[in-house]
Amino acid sequence: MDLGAITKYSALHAKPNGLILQYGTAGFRTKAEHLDHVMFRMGLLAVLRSKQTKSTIGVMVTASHNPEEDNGVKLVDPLGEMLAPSWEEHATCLANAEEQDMQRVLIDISEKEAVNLQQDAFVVIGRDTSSEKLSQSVIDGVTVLGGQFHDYGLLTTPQLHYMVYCRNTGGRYGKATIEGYYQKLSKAFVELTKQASCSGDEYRSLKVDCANGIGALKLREMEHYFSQGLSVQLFNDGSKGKLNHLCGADFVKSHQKPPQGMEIKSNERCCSFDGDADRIVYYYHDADGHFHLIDGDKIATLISSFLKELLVEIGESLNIGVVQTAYANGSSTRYLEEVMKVPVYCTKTGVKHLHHKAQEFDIGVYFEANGHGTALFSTAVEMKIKQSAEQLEDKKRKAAKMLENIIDLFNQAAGDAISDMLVIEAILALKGLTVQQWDALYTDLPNRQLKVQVADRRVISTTDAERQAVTPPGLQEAINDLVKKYKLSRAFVRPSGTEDVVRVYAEADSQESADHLAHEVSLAVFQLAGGIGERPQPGF
Ligand code: 16G
Ligand code: MG
Repeated sequence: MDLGAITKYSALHAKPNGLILQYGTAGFRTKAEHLDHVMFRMGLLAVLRSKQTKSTIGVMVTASHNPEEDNGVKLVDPLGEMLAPSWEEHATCLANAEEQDMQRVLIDISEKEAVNLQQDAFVVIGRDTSSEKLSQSVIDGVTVLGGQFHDYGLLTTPQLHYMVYCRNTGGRYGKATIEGYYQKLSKAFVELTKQASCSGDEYRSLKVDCANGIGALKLREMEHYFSQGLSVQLFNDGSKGKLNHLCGADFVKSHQKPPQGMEIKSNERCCSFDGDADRIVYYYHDADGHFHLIDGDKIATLISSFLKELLVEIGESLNIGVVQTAYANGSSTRYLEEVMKVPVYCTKTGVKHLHHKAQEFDIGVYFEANGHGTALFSTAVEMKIKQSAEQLEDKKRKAAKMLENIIDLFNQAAGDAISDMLVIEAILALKGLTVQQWDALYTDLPNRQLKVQVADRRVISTTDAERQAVTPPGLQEAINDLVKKYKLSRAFVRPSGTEDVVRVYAEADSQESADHLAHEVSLAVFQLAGGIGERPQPGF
């Protein structure tokens, strides 16, 4: 380590005095103007992680679903996964070190993690449309520690995960280029849709709200690779509006209304990505002009039902599991368990927790209600299916072939709006399902989400995958009493991993009840967990 050079370059990416940031659920996120030093330091950390794992590490610069003024950075581990938890702690330490302590922190991390500093390091870098300057700071950090790098420039977050995964599996998963990604996914998609008997125009066109983000650019580049199977009409493509402003998956999901800038005719199938294209939700207007949201839960249901049907057809009894979080609508969980007979598991919020759990199954489908998710297939399953596709007869062989293409179509390194969109479009075409029929699988329980400001959100701790509050004392009992007042009701609270607030979720048999319950739970949080500012008011 050339400590002199590190000190010199670090001074060019100086940390604002007193600024403390946390590596949150999905990396650092704050106002872009406060992130230059964090980017530089994450470049340094990526080099250490690469030396330790002897693998390529990814660094993604992205504002994700957040407002344009924000930005963020996250590290991608060797198999395309989120950074390991012990390294998240190192990331926080390094980001918060004062200039004079930087060298010591770097040496500490290297020693604790037994990093061989002589080992070569390779880092790949991607960024969404939100900032070029910040990714240059990452490169400065990588270079000053002697790491090699490849800058992919503009990529969606899941594309960077894909690149990392490809590079660390010797090309077996795919080619680590943007064309490699387009070709792998499009080939699988076109082959799948060729088998669809319903090939009317209805199944062939889709309106996509790109949140004024990177998804627009990448989908436009990719479009001609899959145009045989699907034509997409892009909205909020970044030519006018602001990133994630009044549009995108997060807006549509949390406001339960369509994005601005998209004209929707009745029963037209539409979807929204978030700013870095790792979330997707679908929606449509019915003949009466009512808006219907099809969120991550319903996406997981469509996908897992289809996979289960294919397995039954092939005659394979593989274990398939669906992973959700506490935010999953109660109706989705009930439908999966009772109608589909698929086991459902609940983890803490954040993709890394779901991804980890999903790896325990032959086939693990995971989705957060907000539209983050994918399906994972164990290597053994992949081999088995490939064999079946060669050996089985007729109908069984057809199902095995389909499954083989579906495996290729999922981005197994990360939840990916583009990949999920193609999977969904293929399944709808193959099953001949309209968007309304898909929506009608089950009816969501009315629900409400609220935020409460408290002095210190860490006073709330939870257990049972965030479904029960352990502290402060009395809070869970208060929630239990409130929940009892309503039918089909459920409520929980958790400290946000990305914002300084406590989140409240409630569902019940009617919107009115869900709204009341959410409000009452907010008041309980305010009273028992040190609320600040104005008391929560009823009404939304
Ligand atoms: C991050 C997570 C997302 C989670 C959200 C929760 C990733 C890639 N993203 O956006 O999965 O739903 O945080 O935010 O893990 P909250 O803790 O503020 O509710
Ligand atoms: Mg995102």
